[in-house]
This record gives sequence, C-alpha cells and structure tokens, in this order.
Amino acid sequence: MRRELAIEFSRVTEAAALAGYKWLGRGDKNTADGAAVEAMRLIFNQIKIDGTIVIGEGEIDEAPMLYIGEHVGTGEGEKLDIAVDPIEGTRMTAMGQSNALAVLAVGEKGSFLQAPDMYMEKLIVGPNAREAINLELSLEQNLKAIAIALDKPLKELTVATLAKPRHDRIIKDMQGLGVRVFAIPDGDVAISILACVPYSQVDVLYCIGGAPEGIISAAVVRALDGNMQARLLPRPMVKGPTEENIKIGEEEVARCEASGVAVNTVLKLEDLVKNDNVIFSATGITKGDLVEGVTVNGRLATTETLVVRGNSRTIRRIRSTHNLDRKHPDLKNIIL
Ligand code: VTB
Repeated sequence: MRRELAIEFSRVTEAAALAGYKWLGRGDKNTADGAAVEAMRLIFNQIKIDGTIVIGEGEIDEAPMLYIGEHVGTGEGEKLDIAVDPIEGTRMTAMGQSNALAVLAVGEKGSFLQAPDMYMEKLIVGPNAREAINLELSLEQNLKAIAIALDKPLKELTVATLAKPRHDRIIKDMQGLGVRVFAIPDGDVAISILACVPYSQVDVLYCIGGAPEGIISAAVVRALDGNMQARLLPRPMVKGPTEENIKIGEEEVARCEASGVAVNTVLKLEDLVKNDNVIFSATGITKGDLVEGVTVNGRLATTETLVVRGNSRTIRRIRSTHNLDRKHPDLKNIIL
C-alpha cells in the first residue's frame, strides 16, 4: 500500500469525526452515525484507490452508504479492502460520553475475515504477552499466563472490559483473582489499542463485543505487534435463547456459512487479518484515553488522529486545525 495513503485515510476519519461532533450530546445516535457515514464516503471517493467496503454499515438492503460490497475511491490505483466504523460509540456521541472514535482499517484484497455483525469474544494483549494467550483455556488460566509473561503478580494486572450485564459474573471472578478491572460503558476498539501500547495502564482486553469492531481492532493489534484471539458467538449464547434471539442466531450462522467463517471456534490473529500490510486510522470525536476529542473555537476545529502503518510499525498522532469555512462544499453541509 502506498505510504501516502496513511495521510489520505486520516482525512477520512477526521471528516467523520467532525460530522459526528455536530450531533454530540443531541440524543440522536442514528443521525450522528448517518452524518459520519456520509462524510467518510465523501472523502473516500476523492482518494485514488479501487476500494471495497468489507466491514461496514450492513448489507446492501440495510444501508444506503458504506454497505458491505460498496466500491469507494476513484476506481484508479490499488485494489484495497476497507473496514469502517464511522462512529465507534454512537451512544457515547449522542450522550456526550468520552471515548467515541471515527475509525477505519484498510488492507490488501482479502485481508479481513468476512465476519457479519454479530457478537465476538475477544482477548487482546500487547507485545510482551503475545505468546501467553489461548482462548481454548479458561480466562483464569490466560490471566495467570499473561501475568507471568509480564513478570508481575495478578494483583498488578489490569484488564479492560465493557460494563455490560453479560460481563457481571466475569468481572466479579476476575476481581476475585485479585486482578484490577476497568469496565467502560462502550467502545472496545479504543481499549484494544490501549492493551497493546506500553504507556497505558491496560494490560489485557477481554470482552464480548461486536465482531466488526473486532476485525478493525485486529488490524491495529497486528500493526502494534500485539496478539488477539477471538470467537464468533451467535446471539443466543450471549443474550439467552429467546425465540427472537434464536432466529437472529440462525441468520448469523447462515451468514457465516455463506462466507466460510467458523462460528464458536477460536480464531487467531492471522485468521482475523491475514497480513501486516494494513493502515489504521482513528480520530477522536469525544475526549478519550487514546486521543483527544474534537474541539471547536469559532470556525476553527481541532482533531487528533492516531494513524498506524503495519508495514513500518509507525504510529503517528496528527493534530489538525480545520478551517470549517474552507471545507469542500458537500462536506460543509454535514459538519458544523
Ligand atoms: C459492541 C462493542 C462496541 O457497542 O459492539 C457494543 O464492540 C454493543 O454491545 O465497541 P451491546 O450489543 O451489548 O449494546 C460498542 O461498545 C460501541 O459501538
């Protein structure tokens, strides 16, 4: 992938974050998401790539823009597969909570596992504990192995997870082992990255979250030399076997079978993302532990973006000041 695409893709998440920010704290997550989707698509279509959305806003009949299979870019240049989450944390954006991001990951054709939008169990660690994870074993065995790899006692290990009722039991069990647990309301992509970088407090991510978010996380975990294992879980296994959940679960399994993806089976990092030639970009919408959120002063807005190139392992933080009056006219209608 041409290295200058890194800056191009950072412009895509910047635009999505500016569009999402317009709807910050307005209680309307769908409108916020729609604006970010439109902004992302607009900028993508200015870039000289022959891109295909492989993880996006849904199937063609569900999403008018950035649906799975949609072609983006000018059509010239490299054939690339693209995974997007225009707002990772629509609830956080609508409710003005921290850690909302606009994110994407780009790879060569065929790089990303074709996971449908269903639940995924995720276990992620940074480079020093790469060899210590194995989802075939219990969480307790994993945490003990990770603590040994990091050369610290369990009571100094910090695991991040999502504060969801489905994790109540596991959070108690981890605390019972002496582990420190950070449970955040939403947004596991940001905490997946924090588990892989040395300057953060987080050693491990363990949660059941979204599969699309899991694939995007896997791309950046590869680029940060961390490790991840995952398992796709049909809805009844996570939310209980109600009639509705069983029906959704059957559809999820059918989608997995259609794209040859294994369900309830341990997936390794190389199954999730095939190689290191990836670019990841995340721009903060609201202030978070990973990046700053959008701030606006008159007609000037600032954004902070984390861009990671897998091939070179370069991690960039780009702080941009945007003159909102000088934006592309189509974008001006969507952002502030
Ligand atoms: C997951 C997680 C995301 O939403 O998709 C979660 O991966 C949805 O969980 O990071 P529920 O179905 O329990 O609401 C996020 O937290 C935010 O998009």
